[in-house]
Amino acid sequence: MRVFSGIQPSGPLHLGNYLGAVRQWVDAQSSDAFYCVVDLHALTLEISPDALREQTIDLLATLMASGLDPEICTIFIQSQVSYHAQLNWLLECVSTYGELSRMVAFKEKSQRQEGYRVGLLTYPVLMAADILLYETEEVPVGDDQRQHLELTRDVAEKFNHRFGETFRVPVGTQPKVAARVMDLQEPTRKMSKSISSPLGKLNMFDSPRDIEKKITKAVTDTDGEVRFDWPKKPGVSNLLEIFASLSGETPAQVAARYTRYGELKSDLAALVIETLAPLKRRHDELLASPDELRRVAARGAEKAAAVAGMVYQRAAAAMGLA
Ligand code: AQP
Repeated sequence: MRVFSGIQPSGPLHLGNYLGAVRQWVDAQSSDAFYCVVDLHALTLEISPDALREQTIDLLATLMASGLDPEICTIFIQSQVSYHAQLNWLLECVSTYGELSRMVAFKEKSQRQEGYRVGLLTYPVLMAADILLYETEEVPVGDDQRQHLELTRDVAEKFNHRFGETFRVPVGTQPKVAARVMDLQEPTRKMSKSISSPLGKLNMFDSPRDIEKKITKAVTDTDGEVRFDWPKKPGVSNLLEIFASLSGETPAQVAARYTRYGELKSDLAALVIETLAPLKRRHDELLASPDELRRVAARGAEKAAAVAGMVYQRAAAAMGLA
């Protein structure tokens, strides 16, 4: 099964990125899986060149510390495979302004950026290029990416219809629990690297003290009953989903064991700390050898380019490029 997914080096990963995406990637890794640090996407945000360089290598270390093994799957950095930017242009020429301006992520993020960049509107097309270049069958992503994935499918189908069968049309996969981890302070909004407040997001490598503090201060409600009920109790349901995703239970099973929010929160904090501590240690070890990380990325880019080049040439030829 050909699998592709990507993640932006737009800051430290949070628990939503880990549970919604990265853990699925680890489960799906094989010689047919391609995972990409999408640094071109991070350019849509305000980010300094030094921060982008540093965060890109840090993210590579985070992915490997989470269990991705470059001996098993292909891990690479998007900007090191130029076909992504090239196919992006071809696909921009089959996509419409109307379909891009309907994207919820664009509507949300453009409200927060004064004089937002054109890239913020068009990055879902780049995402389509990322996916289609690898003849992808499955894209493991969090629930927030459903709309972008639909766009990818639409673009692929439109292209195939107009220029002949060129792209495989992929499907998205989401985990059964924690496909959308919510902000701890605003549990009706997803946890996000760029939008959540420091207390609202649990970073994978926060200190145990910060993890405890953030979970203790997580917004719940005043009725005091531990029950899994998203519409009425989003704060508690979010904590239950995170718990269940880490313990392998269902949220209702976790809820049945607790009568008080305080106990649920302190056990959840202990479970998060215990799960992430070994990953943090491995991350720090890997980061101590940045040259080795760069070698992994270079090898990955070579493997990725071999597949992407073929698909790009096919698309370019189909459109009539010489
Ligand atoms: N809250 C979430 N719950 C579950 N999955 C999530 N993902 C993101 N937030 C959650 C999944 O993480 C993967 C990588 O996402 P990304 O970094 O490329 O960009 P994003 O989806 O826009 O994530 P963020 O954290 O909100 O980053 P910023 O703020 O930088 O845009 C995707 O598979 C996503 O579904």
